[in-house]
Amino acid sequence: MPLKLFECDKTIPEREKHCYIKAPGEDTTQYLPSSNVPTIPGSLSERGCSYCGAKLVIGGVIKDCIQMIHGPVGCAYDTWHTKRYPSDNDNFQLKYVWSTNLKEKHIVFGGEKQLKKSIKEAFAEMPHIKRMFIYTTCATALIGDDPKAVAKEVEKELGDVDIFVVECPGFAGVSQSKGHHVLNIGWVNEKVGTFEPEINNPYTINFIGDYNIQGDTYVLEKYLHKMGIQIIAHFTGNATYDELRGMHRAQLNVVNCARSAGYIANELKKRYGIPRLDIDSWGFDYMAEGLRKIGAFFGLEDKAEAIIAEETSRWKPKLDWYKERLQGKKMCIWTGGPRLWHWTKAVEDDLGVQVVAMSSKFGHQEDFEKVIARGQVGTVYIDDGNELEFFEVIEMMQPDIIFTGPRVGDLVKKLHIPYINGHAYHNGPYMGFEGFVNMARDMYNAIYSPLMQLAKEDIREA
Ligand code: CFM
Repeated sequence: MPLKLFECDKTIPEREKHCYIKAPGEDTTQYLPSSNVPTIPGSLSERGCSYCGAKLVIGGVIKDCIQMIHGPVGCAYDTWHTKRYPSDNDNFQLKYVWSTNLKEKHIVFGGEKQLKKSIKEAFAEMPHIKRMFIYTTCATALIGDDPKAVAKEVEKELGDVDIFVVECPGFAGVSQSKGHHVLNIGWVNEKVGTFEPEINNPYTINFIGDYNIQGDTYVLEKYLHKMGIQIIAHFTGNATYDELRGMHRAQLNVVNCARSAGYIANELKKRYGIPRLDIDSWGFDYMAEGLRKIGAFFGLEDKAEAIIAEETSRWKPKLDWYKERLQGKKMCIWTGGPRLWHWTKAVEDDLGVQVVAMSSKFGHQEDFEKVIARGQVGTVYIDDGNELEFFEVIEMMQPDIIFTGPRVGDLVKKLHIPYINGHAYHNGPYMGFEGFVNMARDMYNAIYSPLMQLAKEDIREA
């Protein structure tokens, strides 16, 4: 049934369409929360902008290229401290930030000269780097700069550099989701097929939609290499610019985050006939199922089973220790979208944890279909939740732990409810068998922290 949050004078009536509570026996397809639509004015959204979806989520992960942000310096805010996607290139992609640092005069007279100057300065400063992403921002899109023309000019002048331009200003869509889309399609249109990868293995894949959050990619690649599979390109965890240009040569696309990267998988299927295989990479049961599916595709079932057996015997006792202590705890997941459907059943089956409320910043209808199919009856489902709704849900559901971002997380902490960063993790990786034990450990440490107990006592006494 649709859920009316806010029985108070701050009600925004239109928000009713975005909230839902799953009732027993209900045909949930009739009640999908409205999603991927503009935020209602007056609702304090947690969403990011479209530029952020392109730069911070996907492009910024690539480990060997300059990320030139064409706009006022504030748009370059997110780097090392906000997003934790390491690389084996000495974390080059996290250490530097490049911006054309536009000022009022550029807005009046145009920013293209400044862009050209900045590109050349950046390449001169980093002589070992020959690849670059350029992003437009709201300001430079509004004044009509043509960064593609500038990039072409510089490519010609310098001769040995390759530049990719993402034209997705912050206002291009209703959330960061638009940035994923624009980057996916731009890359397949302009760059895929322009580089020939070295193939030294009969089994090849692209791994799509994993961004090496705190080392997730390393865990996945360990399993895949053990199975004897070559990864042509990892979109985009720990990836190089050129490996992503060679994506057309893989035999299979394995997709984890369907929301941010399903587009490129679909295009590679259409244009190059590469099949798409979706898996879940968090949780024991899901990871095992994913490895089995990949094994079945290549006829490598034995190898998949061997890895599953080895990893399970190594990590399951640890998982079970946490399961005993986490059983019956109540959890909220308030992240982007996919992690809702990736995690809800994984924590339920593997840890006995009940997910009592989920809010998605930018999930589409297909995300909510999966979330609600996998989620429980009685759980609250929200699209683009706002702060007041979060507080109301906390009152209603009394969760023991909340997975969300630092903004909501800090509010939650003030209520003395433990919060874990559901985007960048606390102590990841969280993917794969060992990763899920890390996730369980962080939940246990948060819920059973003596500090949290003291804080709660303090509240009672006050
Ligand atoms: Fe995919 Fe992601 Fe997510 Fe995402 Fe994100 Fe993210 Fe997320 Mo934060 S690509 S959609 S835009 S799984 S940054 S690594 S955690 S909101 S649910």
